[in-house]
Amino acid sequence: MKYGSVFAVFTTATASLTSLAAAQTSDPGDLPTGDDADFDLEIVDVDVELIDGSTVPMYAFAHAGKPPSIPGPILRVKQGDTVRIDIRNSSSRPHGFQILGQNMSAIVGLAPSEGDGEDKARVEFTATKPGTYFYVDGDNAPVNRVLGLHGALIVEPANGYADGKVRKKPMPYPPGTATTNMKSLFTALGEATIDGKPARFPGKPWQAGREYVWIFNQIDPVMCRRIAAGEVLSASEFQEQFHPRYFTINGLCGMDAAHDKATCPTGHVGEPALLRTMNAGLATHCPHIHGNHVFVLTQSNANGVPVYQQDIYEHDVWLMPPMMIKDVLLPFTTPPDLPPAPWKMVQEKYPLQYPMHCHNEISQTSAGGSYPMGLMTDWEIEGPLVTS
Ligand SMILES: [Cu+2]
Repeated sequence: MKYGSVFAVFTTATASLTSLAAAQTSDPGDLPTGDDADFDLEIVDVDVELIDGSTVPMYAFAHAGKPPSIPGPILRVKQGDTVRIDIRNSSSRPHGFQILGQNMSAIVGLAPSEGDGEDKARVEFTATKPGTYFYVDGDNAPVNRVLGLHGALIVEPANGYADGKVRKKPMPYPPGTATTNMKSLFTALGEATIDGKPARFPGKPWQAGREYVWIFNQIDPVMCRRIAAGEVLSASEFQEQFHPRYFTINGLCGMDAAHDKATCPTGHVGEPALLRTMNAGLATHCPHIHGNHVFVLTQSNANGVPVYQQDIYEHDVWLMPPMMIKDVLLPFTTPPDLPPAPWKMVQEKYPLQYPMHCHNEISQTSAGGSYPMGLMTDWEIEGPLVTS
């Protein structure tokens, strides 16, 4: 009986969450490619249904005319593109817009739209250093950001190959400025043997587009309601009184995240994937993955610019303080606890599901105790080694 009622709540919550998260969780191919690098974004007020069926007022970005999502839609551009982003504020409050780490002037205090067409603001800049960036409403920081107005800008390299002109080893960074160790790692991916000995990463090289964006955030429903009711809080008041009850990854909690295709990395052994991990919230997170370790490739500096790492460590847990961005490589190697042939996976069959969960234990709950319905997801190995 108990289980029955728990799952009834679940189904409802999942069904209505989908409508809010639709833009964010859709296939990257559905989103503007950024070829022309023109984007039309709108800021709206939304009611977000959480995993326990409760609802909180927040803000969200949307591609104009498309469903809003928290986080906002992924903006993907190429290094050197002239990027134009038009912002319309259809929320009931003033808002701003900026991209941290890119050379552009922030929009601040954009008044709510009155429907006369005079209410848009534009930012224009040239996309620089390839990597992962935060776009946010920087007004009233960190309030508007934490209440939903954040998303990822991804800058892809114009020439993304670890092996330069040979072009057999794609890499999401330019060979001219990537570190030698980043290039060595991407060059090693897909090699069955090195110097005649079995190599570490048999299978395929990394493929452009084989990536996932993970944006972490926290929600305090009391704060959401107070601000929706018109209270104006200073940054310090907000931070001192912020008591998160929900810990999200791409706006989702627990089982909803594990079942979201854009959030759950999936592939065969030998298909390495890039994870672009970002923390929009106020809590420090410590994501941790079972089955594989990850390699930390970039780490954002205080201005939000990715710093390419020369010393590339293998991490069981990686530290994500507020506003940190780290690109990490999930190598999709054979997990060390898999029984080798000739057992041929009789005891455990593919697909193999492994969790990613945050090691900051309070973040594993929602609504003050429902475990494991917090910041966690799955990643899935669909089958044994594939080679290119
Ligand atoms: Cu664990």
